[in-house]
Parts: sequence; C-alpha cells; structure tokens
Amino acid sequence: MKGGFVTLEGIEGAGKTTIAAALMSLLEERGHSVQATREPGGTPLAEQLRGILLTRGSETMSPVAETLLMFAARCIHLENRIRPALIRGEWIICDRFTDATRAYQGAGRSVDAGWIDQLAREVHAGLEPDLTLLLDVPVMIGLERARTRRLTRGETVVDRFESETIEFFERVRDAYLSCAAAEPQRFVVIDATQPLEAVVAAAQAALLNTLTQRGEA
Ligand code: T5A
Repeated sequence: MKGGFVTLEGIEGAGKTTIAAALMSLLEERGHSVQATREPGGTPLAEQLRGILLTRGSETMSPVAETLLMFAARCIHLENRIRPALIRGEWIICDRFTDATRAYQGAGRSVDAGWIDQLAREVHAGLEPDLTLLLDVPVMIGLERARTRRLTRGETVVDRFESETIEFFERVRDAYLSCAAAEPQRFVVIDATQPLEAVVAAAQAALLNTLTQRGEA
C-alpha cells in the first residue's frame, strides 16, 4: 500500500484529538492527501457500533462482546475507508486502533491477549501503523482534562469507559507503555504533560522522521 498510516493512542484526555489536527496540517502543508478518523467509528456503520459501545444501557456487555464489537467496527472501517485511502496513496491519521483493544480490553478487562492478537491478524493481516504516537499522561491528569472538556461543552452524560475506576485506567496506561516498549520501531512515546505546543512539536517531529525515512519529507 502506498499511503501512510499513523495512529494516536493514550488514555482519556491525553490530547489525541488535538494532536491529530496538528499532524493533518503538517501533511497537508507538504502536499499529501490526508484524512483524520477515529475508532471505534470512522464510517457511518462503524459509528453506529461506536454508539452501542460507548452508551451506558440497561443490558450488560461482557468483555468478550465488547472486544468483538471493537473488531467488527474496525473491520468495517478498514474495508470502507482505511484500506481504500491507503491504496489511493493517502495518509490516515487514526485516533486509536488495535493497541487500544490491547490496552482497554486486554489489560483493562482481562481479555486474553493471544485472542486479541488472533483477531487482529484476522482483521488486518499485513497492515500495521507506520507510526504510533503514544501520548502518555498520568491517569489523574488525563481524566481531569477530559472532565473539564466535558463541562466546558456542557455534556452531562459520562460514557461506559469514562465511568471506569482509576485502577482500570492505570492498567490501561501501563499496557500502552508495555506495547511501546515491545515495538520501539513503531511507537514514539510523548510526554503529554508538557504544554500543548511542546507536545505538538514532538508529534510533528516524529511524523517528519517517518516522512524522511519514506523519502517523502
Ligand atoms: N476503546 C477504543 C476501547 O476500549 N478499545 C478500542 O479498541 C478502542 C478503539 C473511545 C473510547 O473507546 C475505548 C477507549 C475510549 O474510552 P473517545 O472519545 O474516542 O472514546 O476517546 P477519548 O480518549 O475519550 O477521547 P478524548 O477526546 O477524551 O481524549 P483525547 O482526544 O486524547 O483528548 P483531547 O485532545 O480532546 O484533549 C482533552 C482536553 O485536554 C486539553 C485539550 O485542549 C482538551 O480540552 N489538552 C491539554 N491541556 C493542557 N496541556 C496539554 N498538553 C493538553 N493536551 C490536550
């Protein structure tokens, strides 16, 4: 595939949405076609699955059901949006991907890591991100940022994940750091407690490095 695939990972409030916009600008300035998207979601059908996954309802959703729905949404997203764009030579900036399943369902909800890897092979064999930026922030800081943003927007509903415990998010954060340590060639870990300008600069420098390695800077 000719295009480039960048994923952004981190706990709630790490700054992924904010950084996605800065990466898009950098790519566009250099003449690349680029799309920003997110998971779960990214296509009309996958966004419907996002609604099911994030909304707190009266029925329980087991970790296995949650994992299958995450991969169902991912499969639809890949088939309808990500793979076609990459084949056209475009860049994709994706807010979360399979590392989120490893961190949230694997570490957070104790879903078997081997099974998650098996589903990943089934759904996106031969496709891994060219670059994954892990915006690392202590749990309390991330959750406070997410809470403040929610209040600023006047949102009153807390989704199924935001209502999880501190311990849950600590496991998620640790799992992300373990993923990054296991694949240092794909991951760049950025200290997201820094002022936003410094986080943007670090993220753009990492992307420029990837562009340079591909001869596309
Ligand atoms: N999920 C997802 C799974 O469990 N498994 C999976 O496989 C996948 C794909 C998705 C949920 O789904 C779960 C994980 C999630 O719980 P979401 O809304 O897409 O939910 O994800 P969130 O992480 O909740 O998104 P947020 O929008 O809360 O976090 P962001 O995007 O990381 O944060 P952002 O950019 O909106 O910033 C939050 C606030 O902080 C400020 C921003 O201005 C903003 O107000 N901020 C900073 N302030 C100071 N200094 C900085 N450096 C700052 N960076 C940002």
